[in-house]
Amino acid sequence: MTKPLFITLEGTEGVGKTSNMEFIKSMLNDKGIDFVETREPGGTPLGETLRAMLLGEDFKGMSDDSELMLMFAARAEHIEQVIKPALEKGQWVLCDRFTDATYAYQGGGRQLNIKRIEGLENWVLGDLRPDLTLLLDAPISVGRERAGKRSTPDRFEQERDGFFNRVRDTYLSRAKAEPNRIKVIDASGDLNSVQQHISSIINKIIF
Ligand code: Z5A
Repeated sequence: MTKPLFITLEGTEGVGKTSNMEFIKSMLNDKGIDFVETREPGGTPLGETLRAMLLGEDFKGMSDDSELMLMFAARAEHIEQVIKPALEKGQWVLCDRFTDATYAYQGGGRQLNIKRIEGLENWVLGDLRPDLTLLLDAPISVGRERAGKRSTPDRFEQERDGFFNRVRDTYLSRAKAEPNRIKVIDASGDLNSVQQHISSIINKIIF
């Protein structure tokens, strides 16, 4: 049996992670691959509670360091309770956001020290890293326009364009530094063209 893969989806707000997650799930189902679908922050009862705190209005003014550590607290639980057990059982893991999001949002967006993020990453993840990361990339205005049609903005979505441009730039520089793992997908086109690109990457790398 081939090694179960850990695949993550990343990108700025509204680029289409949720929509394309459905497409990837159907590809894996068609291939008869057993997988778990999960998300960050979240994926466990504790993680989902932390997610509500991180995204909601109740702790709107939390410090940037608290935000960073809550992200990793949720991740520690997620890895122990969901990700590692699934991979050990031979199930693939399909995760909506993971540590690249911390580098992008807390490192790029909030401008926290990258060394602190690296330290937490090494502590909490150990050797675990995604096998493949699909980075959906589009200008911030495109994602905002799409997301804006949908719901009231959460604590992150209320940030300004400067924040999101730093998030996007950080994602793109990480992709440049790790081209074998992080595949950039132009998400500004229609859903069909985005899905064709995703399908060609997944078919080439995985099957
Ligand atoms: N966060 C963090 O700061 N640090 C961390 O370590 C982690 C996360 C893990 C929650 O993420 C927040 O947590 C996130 C970063 C922070 N905040 N932000 N921003 P989330 O993933 O739950 O939230 P999100 O990024 O806001 O996701 P989203 O709004 O759900 O967007 P999406 O899933 O990428 O988009 P979508 O729902 O698939 O699509 C949006 C709409 O566009 C929808 O109506 C689609 O039908 C439409 N769409 C999608 N693709 C297309 C194309 N190609 N053409 C036209 N229309 C499209």
